[in-house]
This record gives sequence, structure tokens and C-alpha cells, in this order.
Amino acid sequence: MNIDFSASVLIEIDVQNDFCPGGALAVAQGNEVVKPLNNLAGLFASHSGHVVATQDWHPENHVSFAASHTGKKPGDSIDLPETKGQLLWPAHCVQGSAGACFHKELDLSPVSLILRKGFRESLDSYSAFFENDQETSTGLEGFLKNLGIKTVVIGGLATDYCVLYSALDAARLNFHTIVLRDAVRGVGYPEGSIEGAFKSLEAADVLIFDSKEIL
Ligand code: VGL
Ligand code: ZN
Repeated sequence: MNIDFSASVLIEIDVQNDFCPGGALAVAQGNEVVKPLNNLAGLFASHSGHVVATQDWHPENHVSFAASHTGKKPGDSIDLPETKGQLLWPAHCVQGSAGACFHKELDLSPVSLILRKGFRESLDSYSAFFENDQETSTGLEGFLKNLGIKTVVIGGLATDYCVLYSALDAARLNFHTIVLRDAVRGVGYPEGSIEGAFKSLEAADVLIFDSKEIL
């Protein structure tokens, strides 16, 4: 796969302690995305200078936390004014907490932009581009288009939530979009969600590659 690195960005989604083993919303082998992402980040930084890292960044009483709703537990879902069927999670990535910090081995030196999302109390954000109302922009589209970026390469956590929705939005916004199979791991809830995510990505013409294939 020949990528024009000068017009490409690597987006590292939510490589945070709470999504790694031992964290509040642990993704199995979540820590294993760090190595392939570090390997690629240096390459992107030296060619285009563009590596973005996103950080899930919730207030303590965030609407996506089961504990914010009486009688609800993680895994339940509720209808919100802007988001029907919002899944509820254990409290995670609380602003300023250790769980919200990036995995300590994630190399942040090549990262040019750290983008925080999900920081409004009553709105969740899976995608790096739009919050879950699918209208409120994070500003990332404008940032990338201003830089002349044409290709978006995505890795990180979790395959079936923030990676999935970020990649679907990137494709919809007409970026050439690639998800790195070896640099993503998924939550796997509800059952089949990871396989379902790969199917949705393929249906949206998102390419799925091994990081080796673009090195
Ligand atoms: C995520 C669930 C809740 C993710 C974030 O990063 O995929 N998943 N918040
Ligand atoms: Zn979250």
C-alpha cells in the first residue's frame, strides 16, 4: 500500500489507562496497541508532522456513566434527547484522574495535537470528529482539511466504539480512511460487536490494513 505520507495523519484513539488491563473500562490486550502505534507515529511525524492523539475526558457525573442514572448499571442503555440507545458504562476517563492519562509507554513526542472529547456533562463522544448527537463538531475536520490531509490512518481503543465511529465519520467526510488491524482492540460488548465493527467499516469502504503493510 503506497501512502502519500505528506498528506496523511495518524490518529491514535483513546490509548488511556482506563481502557488498558487494570483500568475502569478495560479492553482485553488494550496495551498491545502501543507498540505498533509508536512505530508508526515517528514515521508520520517525520513526513507530514501530523499525529493526533485523542483523550476521552469526562466530568465526574458524565451522562454515559451508569452511576449518573438511578437504578441503572453498566451495559444498560437509555434514550437521551440527542442520542437514542446511549450505552451506559462504568465511570471511566474522569478528567484529571490517573485512568484518563495516556498509557505510560505511548510516545507522545511525535503527537502534534491532543484532542479531548466527551467533556460536556450531558453529551458523549465516541467519534473524534463529532459528538454522539452527530452534529457537535470537535473541530478535527477543519484542522485536518486546513492542513491538506487526504488520508486518515486510525488505531487505538476501542475497535467497536471510538475507533469505529471515528473511522466511519472520517470516511463520510471524504478522507481516504484506513484502520490498522494490529493496532486496535475492542470491548466486545454486546457480543459480536467487534466483528460487527469490522463489517460496518468494510461496508463504508474503510480499508483494514496491518501496520506492516503501510510501513
Ligand atoms: C470508549 C466507551 C466509552 C472508547 C469511550 O474509547 O472506545 N468506549 N467511552
Ligand atoms: Zn467514554
